[in-house]
Amino acid sequence: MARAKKRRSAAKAARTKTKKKKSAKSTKPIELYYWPTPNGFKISIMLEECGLPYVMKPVNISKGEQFNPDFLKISPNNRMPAIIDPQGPGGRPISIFESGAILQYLGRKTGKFYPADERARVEVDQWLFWQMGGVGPMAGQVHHFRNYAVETLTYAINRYVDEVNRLYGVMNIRLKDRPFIAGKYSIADMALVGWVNGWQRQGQDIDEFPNLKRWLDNMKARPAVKRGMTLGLELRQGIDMKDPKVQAVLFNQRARAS
Ligand SMILES: N[C@@H](CCC(=O)N[C@@H](CS)C(=O)NCC(=O)O)C(=O)O
Repeated sequence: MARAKKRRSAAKAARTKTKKKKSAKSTKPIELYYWPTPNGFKISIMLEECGLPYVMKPVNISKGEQFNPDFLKISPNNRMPAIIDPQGPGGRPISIFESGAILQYLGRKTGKFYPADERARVEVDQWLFWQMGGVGPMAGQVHHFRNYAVETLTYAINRYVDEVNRLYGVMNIRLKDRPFIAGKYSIADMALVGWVNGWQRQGQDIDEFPNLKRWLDNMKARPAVKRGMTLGLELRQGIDMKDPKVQAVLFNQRARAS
């Protein structure tokens, strides 16, 4: 009798242990491969907004860590951000690169900031892709030619400053009668805020765009956006983007042998 009781309580203890193990597994944090730049902020903001547990893994792009073979396995384009979600589809790990794809994945996973309704989703998608194909690359070129290039190329500077100006104009009109770019707050706003926040470095005057200014102020007042856009800022301290060693890593890279 006493032995049976002992067995039962041993079995119960084993079950509790397995349960504990399982719940520890299910709270495994998402790994965020990250450097504090506007593309990185998109994902830190989304993780903060969703309250998802995550651990930041710095990828120091000024030192060339984006070319580490282990990183290339999850981000073959040698760019951050990327994530590994230990609890991906089917409960198995998944890795994702490209900030737009990561935002959509996290939106689907959590059901937050990415509506399931098809019409609302299309609204978000078109502005998200507009950011990915327009604001990001164009503002990136302005940063390059205005702030990092060793030569001053007036034609290139004007071309990209004007294009960013045009894009800001589009956003300003869009935000005239809605608080957020797709109506309700969404991953499309998260994709944009880090870039628009750099308006000064992009040779723009935000006062030219009052609706955009209101949107930016509202975005920056959100606690999760604040946390997302300050994550790891200290890592960037003391890095000189004009340092030839940094430029050799970041600029004029050509195809590499496999
Ligand atoms: N389309 C990519 C762009 C990512 C991107 O350009 N990341 C930059 C930093 S903002 C990077 O990792 N640069 C490293 C390099 O150029 O080697 C995305 O949105 O994820």
